[in-house]
Amino acid sequence: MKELEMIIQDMFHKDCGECTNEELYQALLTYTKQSLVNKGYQDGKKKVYYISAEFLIGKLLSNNLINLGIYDQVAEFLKQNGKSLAEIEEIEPEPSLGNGGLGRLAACFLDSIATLGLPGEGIGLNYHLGLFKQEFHDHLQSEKPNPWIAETGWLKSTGVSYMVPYRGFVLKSSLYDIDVAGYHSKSIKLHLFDIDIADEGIVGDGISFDKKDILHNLTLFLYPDDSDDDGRKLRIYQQYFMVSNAAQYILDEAEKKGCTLHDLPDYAVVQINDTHPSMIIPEFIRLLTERGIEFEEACQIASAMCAYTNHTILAEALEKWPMDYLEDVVPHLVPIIRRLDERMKAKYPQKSVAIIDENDLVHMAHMDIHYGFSINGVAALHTDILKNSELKHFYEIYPQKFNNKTNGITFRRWLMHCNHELTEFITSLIGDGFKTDAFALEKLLEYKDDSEVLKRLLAIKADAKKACKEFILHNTGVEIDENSIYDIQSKRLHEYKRQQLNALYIIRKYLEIKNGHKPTTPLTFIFGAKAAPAYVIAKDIIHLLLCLQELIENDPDVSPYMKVVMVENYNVTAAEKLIPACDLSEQISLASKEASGTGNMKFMLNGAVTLGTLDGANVEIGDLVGKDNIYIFGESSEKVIEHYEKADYCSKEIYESDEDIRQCVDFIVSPQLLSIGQEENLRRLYSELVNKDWFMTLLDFQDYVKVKDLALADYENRQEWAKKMLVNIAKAGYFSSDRTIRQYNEDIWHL
Ligand code: 26Q
Repeated sequence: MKELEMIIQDMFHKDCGECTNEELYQALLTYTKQSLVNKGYQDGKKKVYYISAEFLIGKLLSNNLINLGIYDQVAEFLKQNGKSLAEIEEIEPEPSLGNGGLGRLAACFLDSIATLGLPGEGIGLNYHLGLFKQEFHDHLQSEKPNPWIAETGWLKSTGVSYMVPYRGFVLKSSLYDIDVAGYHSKSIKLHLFDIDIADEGIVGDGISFDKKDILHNLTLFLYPDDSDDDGRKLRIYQQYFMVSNAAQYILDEAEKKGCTLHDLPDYAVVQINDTHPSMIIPEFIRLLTERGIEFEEACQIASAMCAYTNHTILAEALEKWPMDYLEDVVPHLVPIIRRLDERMKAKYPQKSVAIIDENDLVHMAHMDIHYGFSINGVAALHTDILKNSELKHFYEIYPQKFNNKTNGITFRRWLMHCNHELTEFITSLIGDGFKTDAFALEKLLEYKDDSEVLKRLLAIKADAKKACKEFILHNTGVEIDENSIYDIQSKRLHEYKRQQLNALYIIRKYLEIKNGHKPTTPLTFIFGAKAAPAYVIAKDIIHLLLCLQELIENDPDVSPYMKVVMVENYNVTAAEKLIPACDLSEQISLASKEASGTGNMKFMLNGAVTLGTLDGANVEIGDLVGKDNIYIFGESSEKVIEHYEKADYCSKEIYESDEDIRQCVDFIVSPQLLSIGQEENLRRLYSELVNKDWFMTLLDFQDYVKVKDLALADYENRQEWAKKMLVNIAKAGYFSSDRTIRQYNEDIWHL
């Protein structure tokens, strides 16, 4: 650690032991950034550019130290000087450059691209305030800005800059890079484009700001509220800024390597992460034709470079931009998009595959499918649904373009970094081959009947639960029982993910305990979730959960046996604390709606058992671990899709015919809850469930209760439970993002 010592001396003229944590953080930052550069960068003739509006990278210090292979030495060095790396880590602000799954997936993919030694780079935007910081006041979510850019940090100014044209003005960009370390391999770069004149000073109350002031707001926030026209237009300004910079950068880089533009696909492949970067297709065509390439050839070149990943089938998330908006923001793309549309309409006149529909809306996904060479879903079931229902008409035209790439997670962050104790234990049993070959975790199966190993697994879980208890106490002020069962649902708040189903179970349990039926082992229901600022019902669900938390906390009949706690500002850092501590992982989306899920994989890897529907990657988890090691409930995706097609689901019928359900739903507007919460919010949620229930909560309620009660009963046999934990860990290898990225490379990128 000579080099680190020298840096400390250089920066602060004192020894490690005399420095503050803040100073040591600064020194470690300098040291780590230098080590990343020293590793050198992955290069090659052909590169993949992973373009994404979100990169939810989380804190980077520890992860970088792990990937650089110096974590243990650094931790030991600090310890010898009376310092703690864990405490120093706390100082780092978390860059929250993503909403959830899609953004975190992009971050895991960069880790794997670097680790596998593939030439690749991420391209996105440098949001100054990222996703909002969530606060709870009066049992309601409020949003605050979440600044993360400090004078010194991971961002490196590059001097690279482009001009991006809009209607009536041109914006100059500046490129910043963040180095991403591969595990025991070279680094790659995450490129984040910004404007020089972004102005945090224009942010008013909460996260409000003038949405029309593009010159100063363009890169301020991730996904500004798009509940109004100005918000939606700002999204187009952002997206175009991202893709125009990306396209110019890619062309520049290829030309520097000797590319003639005719052979561009030999130099670059672009993975379009959902439709947010889709305008890169017409932008490539614009730039290529500007540089003298014929329109037809430009189309072919763009098509041979671009591949599209679909992450959702929720109608409201499939981007369709009014042509008027595009005319207002990027008029120079409009004739290109119209021409792309006409070309396809001439070949395929059916309405269902039109790029521009009869309302003059541009279907971004349709443009990607017609003009990209690959389209993939993110879990086997999801890809099947795309092929057989959602994008059926496209699949009939282009069967060869469709492929599946089941998501994955990086084990460097989601095991080695967040669960040192488990990592060490696994290493002591099977060696450390699993760190680069995740399938090696299967060797753990040998220990399935080894009671010492099972005991140790339980002890490690118990330690993680203690640590999590401290975190929760600090975060919420609520003291939970470390000997209770930790039942965790942490993910974005969305009706399709059905946090409300879990809430109804909690109400049922509360009433049961009130009636004298106490659980054998106490229960702790832990939630972490942010709701989009304009998503009213999602905020009402948070309100309900916070009201239940308070009701139970203050009820001495019930609180010794169960608690509800909602973690404030759930983010990557909080996830790293919750996931290792989980006993029962709630993955309870309405079947067909969760494209994959990746939290499900993280929990499994850390020895939680899944309680879930047959949705997204839960299906593959179930196939791998076998039915004894997972708890599945609920209606199948086929049946759910049929209900939607026939429009025959009626929650009111269930509500009226099932007394048990009625009692739980009515409790939402009971005097007990109304005395804690807001009548408006609770009534609205109640009415939504009874009269609409678009995501069929009531349909699956009884089965959920039955299967969840079974899981909780099974937990009482700790030895058998520990076996389930072990099988889940052992079978998690398939969900390493290294496997996913290998498949992207073999089937799509061909690097
Ligand atoms: C679209 C239009 C207007 C405003 C916002 C959006 C928008 C923003 C974010 C649409 C979608 C997103 C994010 C989607 C997302 O995170 N999807 C998740 O992707 C994960 C990685 O593939 C999957 O595991 C999850 O199942 C999926 O929900």
